[in-house]
Amino acid sequence: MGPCRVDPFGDGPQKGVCGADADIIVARNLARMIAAGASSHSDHGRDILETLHRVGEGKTDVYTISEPEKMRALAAEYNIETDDKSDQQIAAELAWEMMEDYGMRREKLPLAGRAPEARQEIWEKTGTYPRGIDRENVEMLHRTHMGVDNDWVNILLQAVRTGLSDGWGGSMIATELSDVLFGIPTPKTSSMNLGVLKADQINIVLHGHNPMLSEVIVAAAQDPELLDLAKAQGAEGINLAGLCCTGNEVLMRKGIPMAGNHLMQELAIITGAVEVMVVDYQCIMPAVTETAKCFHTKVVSTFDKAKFPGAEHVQFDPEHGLEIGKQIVRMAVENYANRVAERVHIPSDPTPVMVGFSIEAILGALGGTPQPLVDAIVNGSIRGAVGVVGCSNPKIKQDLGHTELTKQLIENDILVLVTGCAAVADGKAGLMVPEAADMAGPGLSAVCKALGIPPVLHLGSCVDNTRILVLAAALANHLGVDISDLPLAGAAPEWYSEKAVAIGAYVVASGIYTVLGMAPPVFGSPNVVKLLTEGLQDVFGATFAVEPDPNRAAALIRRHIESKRAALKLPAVSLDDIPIPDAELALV
Ligand code: XCC
Repeated sequence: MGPCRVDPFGDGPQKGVCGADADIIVARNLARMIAAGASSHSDHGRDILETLHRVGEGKTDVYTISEPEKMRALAAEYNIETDDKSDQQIAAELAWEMMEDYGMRREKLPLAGRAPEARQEIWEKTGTYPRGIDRENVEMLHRTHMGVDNDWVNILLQAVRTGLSDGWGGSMIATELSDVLFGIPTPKTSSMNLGVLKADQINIVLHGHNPMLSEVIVAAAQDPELLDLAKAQGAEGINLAGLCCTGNEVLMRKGIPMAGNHLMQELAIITGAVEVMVVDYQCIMPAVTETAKCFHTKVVSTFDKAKFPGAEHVQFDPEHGLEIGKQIVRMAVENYANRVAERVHIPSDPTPVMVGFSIEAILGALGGTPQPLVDAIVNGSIRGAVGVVGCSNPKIKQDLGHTELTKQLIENDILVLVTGCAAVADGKAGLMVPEAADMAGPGLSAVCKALGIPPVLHLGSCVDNTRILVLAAALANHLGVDISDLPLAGAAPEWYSEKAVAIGAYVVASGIYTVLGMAPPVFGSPNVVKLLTEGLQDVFGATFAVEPDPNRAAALIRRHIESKRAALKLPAVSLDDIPIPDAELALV
């Protein structure tokens, strides 16, 4: 009936043709962004879940259960009896139960039961406890159709529930089952930036988000026949490199080096050294196939749900994973002959990184209990912890949103947990090695040196933000408090993706204050802005803030952490001693 353009700040129209005002329009749009992001993560989780199901049915040529103990523990959370059952049988039963998480027969998602009681009560009271993953997303789309939910607050409550169905549902399933199938990440060293590509080898870049195919390509690249073929082509070997979150998945589990984050996908191609870029889905720019046309690089798409004009399509099928993996590696080997040596330019030496800090690995490093971390927070050597997460954004100078904020936080004894493209930014900047402890404040530095860990811990890909939820819940449960009582915060300095909006929604609704570097498109409704930045405090005990300047963002986060410390009666810095500086860095 539109286009409906309202003029919330002027004398122009205040309502659209149907009567929707700025509040409704902004709430609908934000809610739809959250649904798109939650659906992306959750559909990724579904693909992993279907693979577990195939393992349970014995219908795959390559996948097995890598972590039977973790699978049994998960099965117990779903009340599945595991005594005297084989791994295959448990995989079948667990997959079946988790498929119910996507449906409409549950009243509550079982994994949300990991949150502290007090948090779950808030979700109950506000009607935001997530039920079924698909259900919340579909209901969100229904409610934002014209003439359904015409109450902007009610729309946003369902948006919260949709976000929570991602964080404590779809994303958590993706993380947990990737660990079960491919292994729980353990600390390991690797390297990052375009320098990980090798001039004398066949380079295959693994790009996207889903580890199913990339895991088998890692196996296929070691196939003796294909290695012989590579030698016969004159190459020294087959080199794999990651990009974006698929890169994070194989980095943290297999130590595969990382070529770069989101904005480096075209740059990897223009090194002229990439034989094949394999893509699954999410964050793959349509531009990659255009860029690839200027070089010998083949882009290989692998999912029917993510096709790219100009790419060669090899449909992935978990029942024949290894065969398909080998087929793609062979394409790369055969394409080496087309490389133009004079056009190869690999710009820099790789930066070393230490990665792979799953919660299991963190607890392992602490001796099996969070108590040493709690002690360090209580005595103030670590002031608190912040998840710095999310994308690279071309509106900000490459990586600076992440690296400037991270440096300020660790200097002030705040432990930083990173995922996604934020992790790659910090890794390339040399912040993810144990020696970076020298850049941290005295308290954090001493803890890192005692444990031999970096002050910036790599927790994985973006679905692995759920590891941060699990750690926060474990700390809160250990102390008998709610997550919102802890000296924790989140930051997404360069977010662009709808997935990041969904993550922000579930992180804040889980009780963690979150500072965004980029403003979401909500300023047309001062009411929505007020709710997000103030009103949520009374309901969920946490809010959003928007601050593009990393120095100011760091001050906001430090003030938040110190006020949480004071409320817990821990030694705290006075807020008078943490002024919010003037904006200095022109990043945008
Ligand atoms: Fe995409 Fe995950 Fe964002 Fe990076 S951080 S730009 S979502 S790859 Ni997920």
